[in-house]
Amino acid sequence: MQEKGLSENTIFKLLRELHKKDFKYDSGGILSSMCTKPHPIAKKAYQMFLETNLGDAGLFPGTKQLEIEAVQMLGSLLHNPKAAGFIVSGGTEANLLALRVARNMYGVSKPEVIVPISAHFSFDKAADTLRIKLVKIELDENYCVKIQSVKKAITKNTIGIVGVAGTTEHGAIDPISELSEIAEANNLYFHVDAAFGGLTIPFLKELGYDIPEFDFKLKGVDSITVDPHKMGMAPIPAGGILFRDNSYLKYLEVETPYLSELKQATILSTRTGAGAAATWAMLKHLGKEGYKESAQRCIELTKYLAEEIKKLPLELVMEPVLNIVTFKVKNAEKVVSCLRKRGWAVSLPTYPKSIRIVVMPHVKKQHLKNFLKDLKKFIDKR
Ligand code: 0PR
Repeated sequence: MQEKGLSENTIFKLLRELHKKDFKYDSGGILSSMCTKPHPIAKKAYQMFLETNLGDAGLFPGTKQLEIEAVQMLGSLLHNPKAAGFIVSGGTEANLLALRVARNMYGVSKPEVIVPISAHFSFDKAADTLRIKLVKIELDENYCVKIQSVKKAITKNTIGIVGVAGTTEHGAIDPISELSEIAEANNLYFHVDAAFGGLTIPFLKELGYDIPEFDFKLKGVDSITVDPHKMGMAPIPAGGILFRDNSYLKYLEVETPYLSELKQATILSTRTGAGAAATWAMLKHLGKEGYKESAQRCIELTKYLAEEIKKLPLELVMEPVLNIVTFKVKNAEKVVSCLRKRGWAVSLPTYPKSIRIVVMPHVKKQHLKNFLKDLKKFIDKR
């Protein structure tokens, strides 16, 4: 650190230089991310609550109320106005909290949780942290977990099951209602990771898309991850963890005797209230109508992209269910690196080897047209 501080001008000149190196959502080049350009109103709300700390909520009762209301709104959307939970740092913390409840609720000495192999790597982190064994189940031809294999995997050490509503690599939706029944029949904890799908599926259903139930409507569902900083258009960090009711929270709480509130349930202690404020602002401002519009735009562009990719001709890994397109390409690594040099960031799923595009709200049709032109060049040259 230097002795004498730099001027504001110099600081921002230096900041701009490095900021220039980053990909920008507006360029349309970010086709690999589940995050998007935050909505201007979310940004404004975020800024307004920058100095708040939900880790000492007694000092910020207004912000705490925003968090409670944001959780209630998400809960109502997912058919449970009584849901209790938090706006946390992201899907990783949300999934960790869900498994922490399951482990503490069951008190089994060698706990096992059944997850599809498509589950996000945050479950590996959670399992390692909590000393839970993950039992990973293979997928069917639609990239959904194999129900029969889930049943067979249950042992006396099993405490819970995880289903994914919108898998990271394919946007597939596991058969949540079957998993819910299995969990109920075997008295197991059931967590649904809808980090990506939770703010899209309800709106696609309202628009008439035929997607089975995936939320608290199903009696076996104990908790749901739903991330405002993905399809919710809130800035990072804004993850969501919802439990069926507040009786679950006692499995998380530790005492914080000298703070303004005497118990804490989240992993982070000092934690921003800005994510909760931005989430609240988005849910209130966009309303169902706004989110429906955004979901429809994304899914229509996804279908356009999928059809154009088939015309190239390239083979889709699966017909898109949510706003993710995955397709097979020979020499995928080489194609991805050529695309990157042209300003396109796409990801490389391994199961099966393919290229993945996430069509988030910042992606426009013209971006996709330009992308397809470049893609065609590179697959011709391969
Ligand atoms: N659950 C699911 C289904 C996810 O897809 C993700 C992240 C998580 C949980 C974890 O959420 P957090 O990352 O908020 O903790 N899925 C994206 C992924 O790994 C996250 C992401 C976002 C990656 C933006 C890249 C990126 O540029 O692909």
